Amino acid sequence: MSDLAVNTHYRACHLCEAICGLEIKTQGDEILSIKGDKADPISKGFICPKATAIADIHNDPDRLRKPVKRVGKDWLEISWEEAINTTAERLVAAQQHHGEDAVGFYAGNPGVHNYGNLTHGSLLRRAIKTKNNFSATSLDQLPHQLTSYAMYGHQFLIPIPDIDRTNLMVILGGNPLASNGSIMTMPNAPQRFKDLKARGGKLVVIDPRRSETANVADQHIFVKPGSDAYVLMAIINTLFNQDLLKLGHLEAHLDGLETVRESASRFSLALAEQQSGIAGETIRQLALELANTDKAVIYGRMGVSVQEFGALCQWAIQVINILIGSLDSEGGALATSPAFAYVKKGTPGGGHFDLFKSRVSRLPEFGGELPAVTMAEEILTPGEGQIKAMVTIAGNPLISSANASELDKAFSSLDFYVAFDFYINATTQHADIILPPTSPLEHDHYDIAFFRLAVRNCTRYNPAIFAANDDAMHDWEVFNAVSAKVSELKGKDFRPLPAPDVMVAHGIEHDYYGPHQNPEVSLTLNKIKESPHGIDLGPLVPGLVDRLATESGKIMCAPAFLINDLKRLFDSATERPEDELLLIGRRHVRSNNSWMHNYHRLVKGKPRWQLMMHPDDMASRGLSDESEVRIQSRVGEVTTTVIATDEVMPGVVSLPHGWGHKKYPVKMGIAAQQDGVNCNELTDDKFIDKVSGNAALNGVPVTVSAG
Ligand SMILES: Nc1nc2c(c(=O)[nH]1)N[C@H]1C(S)=C(S)[C@@H](COP(=O)(O)OP(=O)(O)OC[C@H]3O[C@@H](n4cnc5c(=O)[nH]c(N)nc54)[C@H](O)[C@@H]3O)O[C@H]1N2
Ligand SMILES: Nc1nc2c(c(=O)[nH]1)N[C@H]1C(S)=C(S)[C@@H](COP(=O)(O)OP(=O)(O)OC[C@H]3O[C@@H](n4cnc5c(=O)[nH]c(N)nc54)[C@H](O)[C@@H]3O)O[C@H]1N2
Ligand code: SF4
Ligand SMILES: [Mo]
Repeated sequence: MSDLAVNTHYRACHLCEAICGLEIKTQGDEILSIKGDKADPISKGFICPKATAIADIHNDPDRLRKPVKRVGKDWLEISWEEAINTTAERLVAAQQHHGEDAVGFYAGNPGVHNYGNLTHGSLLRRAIKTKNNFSATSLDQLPHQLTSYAMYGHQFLIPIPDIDRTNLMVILGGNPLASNGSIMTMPNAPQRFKDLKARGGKLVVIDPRRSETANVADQHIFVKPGSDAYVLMAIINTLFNQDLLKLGHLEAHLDGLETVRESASRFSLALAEQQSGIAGETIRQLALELANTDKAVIYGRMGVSVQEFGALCQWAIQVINILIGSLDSEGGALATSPAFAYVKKGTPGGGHFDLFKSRVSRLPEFGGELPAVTMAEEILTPGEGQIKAMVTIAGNPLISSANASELDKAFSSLDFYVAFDFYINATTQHADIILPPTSPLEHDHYDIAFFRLAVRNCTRYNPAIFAANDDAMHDWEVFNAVSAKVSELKGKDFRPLPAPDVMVAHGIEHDYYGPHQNPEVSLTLNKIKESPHGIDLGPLVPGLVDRLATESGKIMCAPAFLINDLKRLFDSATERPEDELLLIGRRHVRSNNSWMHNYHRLVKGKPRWQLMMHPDDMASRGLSDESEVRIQSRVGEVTTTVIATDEVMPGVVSLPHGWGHKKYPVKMGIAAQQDGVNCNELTDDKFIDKVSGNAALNGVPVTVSAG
């Protein structure tokens, strides 16, 4: 028995967007338990099975604690000084020899969950200055940001479903029971859906798979992958032609509604039925219910963003919420009021679109980033502006981005590659140098991103639980150090940024609830620190009109580039081959993108990586349950195990992403033993949402045969 004191810490889980409050007990260096924090204002004690894996991340012997460099197939630990100096020298050398754009950046998803990445990441990008910036945004929520930018004037003025007060929620392409909610921070999705039903409300799920969320819904409607935009346009058309509009307080603030009406008029219920497989009458009923229910909201996530018409889907969803009086209304979809980075007119970082194009495929930038699907060709295609050196920050694009084999080739060809990461995974195994940050529990935490997207306004700060080793560095410290060295080599002035908590303290003090703007609440970071469970700041409140950041001051209902894209949608309506199979993704509550397969307690039990296929589709191909099958797409092929299930509709196959580590020389002992393939060897870098450049990782045409 240790005689060290047992300490209790309160801490947000940073693993997914639900940001649940945790109660973590420690004794000395040991983590004794991780439970839900019942006093947390937003999660109220809820956690999922991944929370306890935070201990596994912290203790994982495979997690790098020191910088390493690759020497042939071996990895050698090196000093921070050598790692930082070499990184800066090689990046600057690439630019000196080949021009500014010779360095590329890819920023992955966990960076958004680690506030030091958000406060300091841009320092290095500014010191390097290249057009070749990529991130997981364009494998994911780019259509949401683009739509908010175009309609409301700011990419982060994103209306969030008011799940706790709505009476009808229609979800397209989202599975909160597995994902725990996305662009809708809503810990404890199961309870929130139960509460919706208990107050007489209704949940409708539109999904090509009878997902975990569809299973608890009042109504599940199968939809052919990639066809949602026809359905949404038909709903808009119905709302107009049946005189169902309820514009409410927004009426005087809408621009372009007539254009929307005209453009929608050719999207009939019959066309939607033909393309989506959903009966026209079902779509009409849905439109009526949306219009006639007091407090209704429609919401769409991954399945409708990351597909061929992602931007049109997200735009149409906004339009429907406007037409049924749900936007900016209680029980509908509302902008959030976070304590840090409240968005209103004048808030920086609102975005810009198509200021320049990618070199090879001429795809548009958004907010200074180019689509991730262009990364491989920008590395592999010779000529001025070719990427010769890469920086990845908390990302694993070889497993997460489209056309993995091409990316593998691309990353093998680089002159220099540095990864900010603490694992040697499929992507970082190509690195020359890896700069590992401290473990999540060794740094403090404030959620900059997800309070902005939460279904309730809250705030919470967590100090570090363990002290970092003397020779360890936080992500933000590494950004400061590498940026300083890069600037020195370029002969430019450089001022390091203070620690993230100093920046957040300053931000909160001058923001929405701070003493300057709101003397009554007078919120400061010090006050927040006095409430270790966090502070509830109340439900979402209407007030969008005063926050609109568009030039006109109005809601732009008909952005020209989206209206023009309706032609592409209309022209794409063709008869599809009868035996066509479309590949979609799948998430599981025990997994998280590509990086949490190295923890025994999350990977044990039934395998979860198989291909799901409808029994009829298997019969017509002579395939038997649990047999090996070969899946082929335009760009690649994989062999894996198929399982028969009517969970997926005929014509649809589902394979989760994030697997397939063993194919690469990773140094992740448990992940390397897992079966399962990299489904992004099948997804296609040319199969995209052409208007936004977002990847279309759902709805990819494939063939399946005996393997
Ligand atoms: N087919 C298909 N592909 C998909 C998806 C899909 O649904 N289907 N989903 C897409 C989506 S939504 C996303 S967001 C992307 C995710 O794509 P990525 O962000 O590229 O991949 P992740 O698996 O999240 O990789 C995270 C990396 O960050 C590292 N990491 C974790 N925490 C930290 C930290 O604090 N600091 C640093 N420096 N590193 C850290 C991990 O070790 C890991 O290497 O995948 C996309 N890919
Ligand atoms: N456990 C777990 N949680 C996670 C993650 C994880 O990997 N694991 N990842 C996190 C990240 S980065 C994100 S972005 C979020 C994503 O959060 P969600 O979007 O809620 O998650 P998904 O499970 O990908 O849900 C997408 C749904 O769309 C459906 N779908 C596919 N194609 C189509 C289509 O064409 N039309 C329609 N209508 N539906 C379609 C799929 O069947 C699936 O049910 O989850 C986050 N949370
Ligand atoms: S749902 Fe699970 S992974 Fe997501 S924040 Fe909560 S405990 Fe963490
Ligand atoms: Mo994501």
